[in-house]
Amino acid sequence: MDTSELFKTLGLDASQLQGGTLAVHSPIDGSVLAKLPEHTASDVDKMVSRAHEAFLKWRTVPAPRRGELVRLLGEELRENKEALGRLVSLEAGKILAEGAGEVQEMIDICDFAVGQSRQLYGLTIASERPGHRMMETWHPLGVVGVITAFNFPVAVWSWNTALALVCGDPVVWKPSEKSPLTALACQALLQRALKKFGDDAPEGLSQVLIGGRDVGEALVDHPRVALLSATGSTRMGRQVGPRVASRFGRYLLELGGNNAIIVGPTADMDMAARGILFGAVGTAGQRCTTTRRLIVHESVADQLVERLKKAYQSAPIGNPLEDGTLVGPLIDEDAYNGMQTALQQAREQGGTVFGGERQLADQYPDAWYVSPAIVDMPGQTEVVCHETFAPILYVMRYQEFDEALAMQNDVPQGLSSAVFTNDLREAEQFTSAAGSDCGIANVNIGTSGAEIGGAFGGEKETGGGRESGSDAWKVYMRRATNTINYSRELPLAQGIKFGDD
Ligand code: UN1
Repeated sequence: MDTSELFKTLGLDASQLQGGTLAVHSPIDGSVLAKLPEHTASDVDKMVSRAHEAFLKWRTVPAPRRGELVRLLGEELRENKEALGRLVSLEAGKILAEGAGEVQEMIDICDFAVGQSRQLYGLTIASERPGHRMMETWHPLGVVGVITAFNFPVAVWSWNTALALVCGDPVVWKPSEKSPLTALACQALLQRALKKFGDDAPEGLSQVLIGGRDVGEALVDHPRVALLSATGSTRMGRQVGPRVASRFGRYLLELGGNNAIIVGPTADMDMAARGILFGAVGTAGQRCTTTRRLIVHESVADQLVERLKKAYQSAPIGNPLEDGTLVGPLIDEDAYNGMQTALQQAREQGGTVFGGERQLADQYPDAWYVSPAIVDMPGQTEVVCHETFAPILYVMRYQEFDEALAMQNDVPQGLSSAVFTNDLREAEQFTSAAGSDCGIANVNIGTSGAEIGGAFGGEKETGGGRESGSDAWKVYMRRATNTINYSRELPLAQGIKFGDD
């Protein structure tokens, strides 16, 4: 399928993809895929106002009926899994299997959200007063602003949107400037679902905001955006969080990770090696859950590192659309420069670098392919404590498990973590209150590739937000506590007597 056919399949109108100011490049070869017109900050106000109007109607549509819209979206995604996955590859540079995997994640969250639409449960609470009943009710919250990053250009939107829609909230989405085409494709698929749904869905339930920082800021600051859900760097989150908080809005932040795998002396080395390879090299190291640190027991370290080096050397690097490729390109030149700077700092801090060089520069002079890097470090130095969005795996050795655990926790980020061990004590300690301090703590599974059924997100500089499964839906709703007096008296709580009774 050529690009224009792909655009057509996904409902992208070719005439609207040219003549604008935002050039969209494919990281595969640097070619320009489209030039999109950009919104301005004043458009943001119009869009949010429209979304608010939509909210006033959508909140009264019964939740299971709202779920029907998400079911229809899931159907569109099933039908277009391959095409949308391919566009993800073209625009974000993922290999096809990972592009399709990302769309599968969207389908999964739609299924989850459809079920959730019949389970927006509140509690009943025992009242201390006779003839009284207490309960809590979950109501739609309002307009949800969603800001997403290039690396999961469609799944993160779907985590938010599938839940927001069943919870009764419209969405205004600002995708990364690096991946607006996939956003327009998602919007087109949702429009198809809306057409099938019928006319109880108001206009403006879902809108896409194309542009850079200025429109993002206008969205963040808009008083009618009840929840701002942002995925991206810690630097971005540090600005977004306080700005939303200053207007008493709600925010959900999913920011940087610095995810470690601990490998103990009893670990199954085959499984560990495979888990590390997928975690560190998959998506060319550009997942927020990418394995960036390997903390390995000294008795198995040399053997494991040798094995990883071999696997790294035989992992095919190249065009992600081609069969067999495992490592696609970095998103752009900035990402490449960031990687080289980090490797240089690692050398200065005593590290020994294996790999990390530019690849395929002759064939793709305007694209940024690299061999993934393994860096043997003398300890957890400063560079190791930073998230560099590239395939760099820092290796540190340990003697005692407590030391490994302390090292795992001793970074500012707290997204994902894993231990490979067959020692029950280590596994239990890792997942205990005194274990990993991350939002995700796995045993004998790598750090990336979480299922949608769990709450996704992490602590510390990762921002504290949780999206996707479990009870993450609650952040898209407001909770009302209701006390109903069905007696003929008016007793006050806490036994207070007030006035003449
Ligand atoms: C991200 O990189 O922002 O757990 C999300 C994973 C994926 C999601 C990653 N399910 O790796």
